[in-house]
Amino acid sequence: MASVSTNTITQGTKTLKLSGNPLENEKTTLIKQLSDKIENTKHGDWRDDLLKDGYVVVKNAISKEKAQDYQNQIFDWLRSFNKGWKLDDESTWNDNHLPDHHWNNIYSKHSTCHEKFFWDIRLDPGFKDKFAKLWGTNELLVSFDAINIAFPTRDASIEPKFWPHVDQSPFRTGLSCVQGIANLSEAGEKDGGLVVYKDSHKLLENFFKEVYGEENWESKDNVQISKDQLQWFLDNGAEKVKVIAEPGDLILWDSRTIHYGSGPEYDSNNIRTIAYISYSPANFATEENLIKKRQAFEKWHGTTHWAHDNINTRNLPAYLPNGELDPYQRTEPNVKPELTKELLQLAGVVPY
Ligand SMILES: O=C(O)CCC(=O)C(=O)O
Ligand SMILES: [Fe+2]
Repeated sequence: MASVSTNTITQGTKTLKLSGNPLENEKTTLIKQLSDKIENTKHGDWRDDLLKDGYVVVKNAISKEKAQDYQNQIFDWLRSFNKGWKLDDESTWNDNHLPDHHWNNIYSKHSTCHEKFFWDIRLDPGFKDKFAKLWGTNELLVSFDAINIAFPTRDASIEPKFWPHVDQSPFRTGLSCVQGIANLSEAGEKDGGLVVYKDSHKLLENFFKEVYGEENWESKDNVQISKDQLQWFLDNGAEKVKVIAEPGDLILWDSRTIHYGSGPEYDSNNIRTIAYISYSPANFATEENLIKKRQAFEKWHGTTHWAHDNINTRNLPAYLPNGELDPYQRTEPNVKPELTKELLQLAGVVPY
């Protein structure tokens, strides 16, 4: 059944615009002012590349050794499900031996996002400080997102995944969310990794108005881009780039940049191992979103890749490969983090 508010109509998951802007709230002006200021400043470092190209690789955000240590902790986490997964036995690199995950190799079930290793990654100054520098504040919130583990398929007939999209609704303009990948494995040409369409972030507003059509605008911060639409971006100067990165690098991108995560090619020799991390200023969040974030944290639930908004709790049940519910579904992390003040502030539980 459709429900109508003053300026939107909701049909199922679709929120259509009647008039005004359904995403506007008491923080909109503050966010726009800060992001305009950031976008109009010459920073003299990687921030300029992020703003100009729509993405950037910040080299050696943490050391290679530390990245390998985090990757090993993720492998330990895979072993903790006791499904027979073995790093040195490729015959176990399949669904029968892995916890439930999405088709794009994203692991977001089983309270993964609150495992100690994930919080250690979020709290690592090598990652956190980059976002603090970008936003100009240490008072940050962090997303409760997921990890991605992608194994080479060893089957040349399996095409790497292709799912170009942006993670920002047409109802938002300007820089609103910066997404991050804590890169813990080698991401070369053949390896799994982020693919971006450089410069597409600058074309997006015009695309939504002139090509996409205002009648199709929705408030969800995810818009899939079809092959024809992608061609429009390429014709207007966007360029496809497979992002090359090494363990320890931090990959950042503007949510307006078209992107997708490509699985490894069949003959890659690396297991893509990454954590999605995004931080934004704590004062970007409305009181309502802070309450939702706190509630999600208390239940060890994940949300989305946004830190201050889209606090939609992600608590999907885990299934076995035969379609039955996993009787060993976790409702809390296997190894819990220490609840320090810094962690609770990042989680939005304790105010700054
Ligand atoms: O896996 C990736 O590289 C991209 C995933 C993605 O699209 C996202 O986190 O928004
Ligand atoms: Fe995305």
